[in-house]
Amino acid sequence: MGKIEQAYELAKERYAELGVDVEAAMAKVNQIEISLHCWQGDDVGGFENAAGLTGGGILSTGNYPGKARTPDELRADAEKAFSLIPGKQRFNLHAIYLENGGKKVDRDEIEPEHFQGWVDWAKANQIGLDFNPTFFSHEYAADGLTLSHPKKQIRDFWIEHDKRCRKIANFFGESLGSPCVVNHWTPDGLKDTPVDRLAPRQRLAASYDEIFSVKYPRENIRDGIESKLFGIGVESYTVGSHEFCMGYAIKNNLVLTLDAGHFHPTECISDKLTSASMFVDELLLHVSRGVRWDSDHVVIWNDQMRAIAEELMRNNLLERTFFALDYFDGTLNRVAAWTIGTRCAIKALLCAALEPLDALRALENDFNFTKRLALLEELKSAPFGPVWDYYCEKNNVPVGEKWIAEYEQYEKDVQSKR
Ligand code: RNT
Ligand code: ZN
Repeated sequence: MGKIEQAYELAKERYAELGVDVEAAMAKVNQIEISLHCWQGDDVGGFENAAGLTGGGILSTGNYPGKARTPDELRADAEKAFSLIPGKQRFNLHAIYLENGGKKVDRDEIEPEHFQGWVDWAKANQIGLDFNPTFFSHEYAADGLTLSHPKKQIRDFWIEHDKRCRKIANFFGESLGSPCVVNHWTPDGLKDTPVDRLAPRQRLAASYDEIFSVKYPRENIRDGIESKLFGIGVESYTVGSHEFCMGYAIKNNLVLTLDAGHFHPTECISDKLTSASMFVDELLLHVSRGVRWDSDHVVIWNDQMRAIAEELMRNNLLERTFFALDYFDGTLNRVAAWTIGTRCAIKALLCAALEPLDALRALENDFNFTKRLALLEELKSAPFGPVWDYYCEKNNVPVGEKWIAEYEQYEKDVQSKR
C-alpha cells in the first residue's frame, strides 16, 4: 500500500468514528460537473476581432504572457487544465468565442455552424458545453444599455443575438446529449443616479419575453438569468438587479443565476440558496470571489467557498444546481488559474460532504449550540487532506502540489512560445 492510501485508510477510520462515510462522500462529489469558463483562458477576449474586452462593467487586468490567441490554443489549454482537475467537468462558452473563418460575423448573424469546432472537441473529450450571449465589447453596448436600450433598433439587435444564442445552445444540447445551460447576463446600468428606474426594467422584461417566447426542449437547454448589484461605470443603477432577476425567473419558470461576486460585499450567496430554492426549480451558480469593487478574482477555498459548498450539501441542492465558475485574472498563468479555482471548488465540495450531518442536526434541534459549535470547530482539523489526495489519485490527476510542475512544463513547452 502506498503512502497516500495508508494515510487515506487512517483518515477514513477517523471519519467513521465521527459517523461519516468517506466513500459515499467521494462518490457524491464525483457526480458533480463544474462548468469551466472559457473566458479565463484569454481575459474575456474572444475570437470575433482583436479588440478584446471593452466595457460592460467588467475588467480583466494583467499581462501574464502566453494567453490563448486562437480556438485551438484555448482548447489545448483547457485540455491541460482538465488533466489537472479530478473528475469530469464541462466547458462554458461565450458567443464571442465563435469560429468565423476570418470573416466578420456580427452578433445578430451567428449560427450553430460557427461553433461546430467546439462541438467536435466536446464530443472527442466527452464533455458538455454551456453557453452565454455576449452583451458587451460591442458598439451597440457602448451606451451601457443593451436589451433595455431606449432605441428599439438596438434592443432588436440584442434580442436577435440572444435568440441565436439559444438556437446554438439547443444545437449543443442536442449534439452532446447534455442540457446546455445558457446564462443571460446584461451589463445594463448607469453610472449616476437615474430619474427613471422603472422604464429600463420594463424594457428589459419585454426583451426577455420576446427572447423566451421561442421554446426549446428542456433536455437540450436551460436558461438562467443573472443579476448584479454594481460594476465599474455602473455604480448607481443596474437594470437587472437581484429583485428583477429573481422575480423574472420565478414568474417565467427560469433558472436563477447567483454570482458570488454580485451582491453587497458583506452578503454571501450561501445564505440565499435555500430561500431561492423554494421558489425556483433550478439554480445556476457563478462561483467567483469578490475583492472590494471587483467581483471576479480566482476562486480559493475560503470561508465563502466553504459556506456555498456546505449549503449545497446540507440541503441536497446539487441535484438542481448547475455549478459554473466565473472569474478572470490576467496576472496569472491562465491554465493554473482554471486549475486553482476548480480544484478549490471541488475541495470545498468534498470537505462539505464529510460533515456528520445527522449529529449536527440533532444538536441543533436540541438547542445544544455549545456542542454544535465545539464539533464544527473540531471538524475543521479532521484529516481532510489525505482524503483529498486519495480522491485525486483515484481520478488519475496529480496529487497535492504535483500539478504545479505540470503547468510549469506546459508553460515552458507551449504557452511561452506564443
Ligand atoms: C459579469 C457577470 C458575467 C460575466 C461573464 C463573462 O459581472 O458575472 O457572468 O462575468 O458573462
Ligand atoms: Zn457571473
